[in-house]
Amino acid sequence: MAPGVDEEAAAIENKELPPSKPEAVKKVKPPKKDKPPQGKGEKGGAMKKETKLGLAVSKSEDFHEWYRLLVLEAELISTYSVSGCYVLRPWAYQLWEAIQTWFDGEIKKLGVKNAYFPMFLTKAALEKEKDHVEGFAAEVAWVTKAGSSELEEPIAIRPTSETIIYPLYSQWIRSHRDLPLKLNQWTNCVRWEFKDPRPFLRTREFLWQEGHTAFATKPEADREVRQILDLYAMIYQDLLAVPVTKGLKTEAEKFAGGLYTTTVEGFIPDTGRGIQAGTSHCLGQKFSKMFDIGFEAVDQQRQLCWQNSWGLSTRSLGIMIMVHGDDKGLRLPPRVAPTQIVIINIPNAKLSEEARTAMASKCSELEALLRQAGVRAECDLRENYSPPWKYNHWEVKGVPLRMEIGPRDMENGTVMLARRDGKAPKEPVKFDQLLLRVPQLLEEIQNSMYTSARTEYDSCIERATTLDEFKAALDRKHMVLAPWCNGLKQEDDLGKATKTAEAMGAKSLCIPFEQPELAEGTMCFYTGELAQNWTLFGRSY
Ligand code: 87F
Repeated sequence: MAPGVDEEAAAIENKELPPSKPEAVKKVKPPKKDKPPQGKGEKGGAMKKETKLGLAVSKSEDFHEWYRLLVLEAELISTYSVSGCYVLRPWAYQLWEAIQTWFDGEIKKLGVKNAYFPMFLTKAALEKEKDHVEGFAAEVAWVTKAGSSELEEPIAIRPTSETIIYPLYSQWIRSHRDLPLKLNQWTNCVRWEFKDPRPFLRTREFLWQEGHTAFATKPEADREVRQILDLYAMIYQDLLAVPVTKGLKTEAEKFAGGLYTTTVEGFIPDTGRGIQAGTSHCLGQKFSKMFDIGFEAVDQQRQLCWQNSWGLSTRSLGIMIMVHGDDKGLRLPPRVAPTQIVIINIPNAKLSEEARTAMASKCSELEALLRQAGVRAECDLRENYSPPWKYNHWEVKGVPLRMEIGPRDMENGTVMLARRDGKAPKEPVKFDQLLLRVPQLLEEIQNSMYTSARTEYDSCIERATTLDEFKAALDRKHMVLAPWCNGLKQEDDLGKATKTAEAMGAKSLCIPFEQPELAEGTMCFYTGELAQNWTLFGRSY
């Protein structure tokens, strides 16, 4: 380990770890029934009034502190003693499972099969393809000891698996009949980052899927690159309700080991930063040359395979949280929410024991009914928490819908439905209309979350044809779509030219596949040379 590393990690620790024991919040003994707790004693500071919902810091006031508090209070993560590593609690893991389940089904339809390769690799294997490790070497973590004895050769922990998998592809693929070979694995991955860690976005260990495929021809590989990218865009837009732009990475930003890289690019409006959300690479024949992955073609000539690799990680959850979270906490799109509707009984002190029991049974009955219909419903009938406490609890966790049942509702045969997004007033619904109305509302919420996020995303893209316009757009925390010459070195210069004392320089995010018309003779906004296309730029994560 490089000298100074521990100090750096410790500095990160101090900055990133919440004040001692954030989870003490949940351990505070709840007060007696029907008496809302007077607050949550977090930070040992002033007690928050129960009725003042939400997080201690607002999203606009201090975005990073807001995010740090949110992931803890929504019970998504717990901090951990190894810097840059976090525990994914069930609430977060279920979100990952929702992505996993959907994507796994889709890639299987494309003929992809899952497998598992070891997480360790030898130094020789890692360094086999030089372009590939270059620039990444500092992030590779090594095992050097077993017990107290030094290993003869240090063993690397996978930062990605090209060099683990491809020696096997070289053995397995013999003839055109062995192609295409399409494998995927769902694994953890280790990249020892030194920049500030941030839950989901930048962690030293993360979860992802990585797909590795081999084809006889380039057109087949090209086609799959786009199929996978489309699935990634669907994960974001259709499941997470997060808008993205699909496009091609510039030469400066592509994966150096490959031929070309396609990407889905997200954006965090509050920080004005773009974020790479998933990449699907065509590796061309670069790896097949290095690893000798070839096949006997129909004409009995030996040829090299065309390969792709593609990956999407738990970073996706961070993007979703940042885009949708608000001052009350997390907001979950119904399609991925582990609980889509929480059912809360509101007994009052005057209620007879019998009526209380009847109300609780009604809640359980409706829960069962909704579950039968495929809705992820959950009752919160805990008697040691007051209804307002529960409202707050489930709002912080982002559950899209809440059903309330009080004594009057029991008499009327109705419930009240409250939307987490507050887009409509509470709505009374008859018991027998619930199976109709709840799925409708969930669909409405899903769509409305995407539409608002898309409107905001689009409003954060400006066009620029001069450097001044470009800088002004960046200062407004926007992305910039500009005519670009595609120069490799020029992109590096642009980064320097747009760096300020307060803010990092801009990078290209992608060359969007959907291009505005580029009038003939349009000049690059930066170099004045002939522009090749419209490129999307921004400050980025
Ligand atoms: C860090 C350390 C060592 C990214 C790294 O994008 C190597 C690497 O190769 C590395 N960080 N990369 C590029 C990963 C390329 C590719 N691999 C399969 C993906 C998607 C999944």
